[in-house]
Amino acid sequence: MNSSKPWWSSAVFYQVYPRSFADSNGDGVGDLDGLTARLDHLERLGVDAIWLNPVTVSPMADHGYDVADPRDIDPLFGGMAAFERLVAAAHERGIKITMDVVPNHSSSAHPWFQAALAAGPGAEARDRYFFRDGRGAHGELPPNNWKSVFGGPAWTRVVEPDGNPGQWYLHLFDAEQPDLNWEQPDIFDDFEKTLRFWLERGVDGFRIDVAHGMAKPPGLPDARGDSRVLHHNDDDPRFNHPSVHEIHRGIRSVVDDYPEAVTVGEVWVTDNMRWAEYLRPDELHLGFNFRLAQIDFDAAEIHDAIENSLAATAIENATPTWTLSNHDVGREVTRYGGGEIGLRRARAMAMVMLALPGAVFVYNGEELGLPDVELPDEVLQDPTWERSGHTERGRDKCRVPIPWSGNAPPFGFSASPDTWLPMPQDWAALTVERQLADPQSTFAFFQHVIKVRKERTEFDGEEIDWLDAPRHALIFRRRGGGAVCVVNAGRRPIPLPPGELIAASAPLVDGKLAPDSAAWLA
Ligand code: TEU
Repeated sequence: MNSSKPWWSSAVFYQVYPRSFADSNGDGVGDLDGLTARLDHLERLGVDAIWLNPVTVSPMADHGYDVADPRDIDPLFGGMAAFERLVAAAHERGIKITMDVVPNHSSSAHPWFQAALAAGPGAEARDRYFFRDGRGAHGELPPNNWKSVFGGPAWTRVVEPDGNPGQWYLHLFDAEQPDLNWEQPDIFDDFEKTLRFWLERGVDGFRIDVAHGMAKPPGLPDARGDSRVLHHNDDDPRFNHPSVHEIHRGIRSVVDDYPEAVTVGEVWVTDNMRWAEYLRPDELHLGFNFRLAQIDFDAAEIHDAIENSLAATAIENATPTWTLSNHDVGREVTRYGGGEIGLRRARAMAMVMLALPGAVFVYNGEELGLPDVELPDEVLQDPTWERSGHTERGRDKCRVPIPWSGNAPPFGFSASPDTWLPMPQDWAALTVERQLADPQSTFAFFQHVIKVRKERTEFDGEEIDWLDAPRHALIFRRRGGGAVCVVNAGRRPIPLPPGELIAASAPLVDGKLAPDSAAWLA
């Protein structure tokens, strides 16, 4: 491996959803000491870095994406001392820590928002957010037609200090997440303080939430066309306003004081040219590209998603990123059809992802082959469920706690049987304990392929070449090192190209690559 390249350029990041990873104090919710106690698992898996979903002070309306104090750790997760223990313990094992930061909005419990409410219409304190008078004869209609990403209007009307209904404020997400007005200079100044605060405490980088948000078009014009819950496209005025790039340049100039630190932005922008603008040399280091997380197990779709991601990053000569799932989009085992087949395909796709040049993100539980869980209505917590009028079940299905050990819920996740989301009985077969004892397990598989990718020079080089492949199959080769990845998305076994077999997601059948599986050759 080329040592002049930054550590993150081919890193395997492991995304920890802290509520669901491991609970140390028996309240049914995961916490940082729980994670620290389980770092063995990550060391064994061989990951380079953790991406920690939000752990700062929050009323948890959106499980931490509603931040009331960006420079302290929520007591639910163990407070600042637990965070310091985690950073020290992870670094001792050579694992980096990156954390989520949420610049687009604050919690409605943030002192700024509380001050804005108390100050009343026209007060300067309201300028940190988007307070507007309503439309209609009595201001009874929202200021524009924007929808919340979680469903319902993006505006909520407040009761003014005089007790009467008054202005409306903008929230692209939950009503507890008012959007910040980045035209106010103290928003950046405070964000800079937050970045430096964590960098000084040893954090190795940030995942920037809604990196394509923050900047709003002047006058907040109506959106044309309707928007679906949890989706948006490129002509949506709520996102991707060009002045966002000035904010990213500001962020980068701060982070550049810490040359090892990395920023990875959540950039839901489809057009490659516009997406790549975020990866200019003075903006983000990395940007999530979600194409692999949105497709079926289909050779043509996989090919196009990979080509598209490589083309998008090539525009700015940036590093590609790969991800099959996260806490928003649902788990790939289920997306690929669920059950035995879904799991086979998920393992195959893990090999595709890990064979590609760039940084890889593994979502906690992916290494165990966990599927989404069908949860009953009464346990759903994602604000999407309520805000969509019970038409969208939301993201809880992919946030169920990790099964560690034993034969029944809570599977060693917590001392309490009352976990924040219920765990399915049939996860007994998927616990870490069981998988560690089984050399054929999905965990053992991930451990092997991560190790091979890291250790073998065949995985060097930044480009890939597509080789001729049978129908419904794909074959690509790393241009530098020469590793070959074959994936069979068809119905029949296919012959393997010549070379030394270094890994396979499923046993070969008479020397051939079985359907729904992948292999690496050197
Ligand atoms: O998600 C932002 C976002 O735009 C997503 O909701 C996206 O529209 C959707 O996932 C597409 O399928 C981030 C966080 O990842 C999410 O968990 C938070 O709820 C949200 O920001 C608000 O902070």
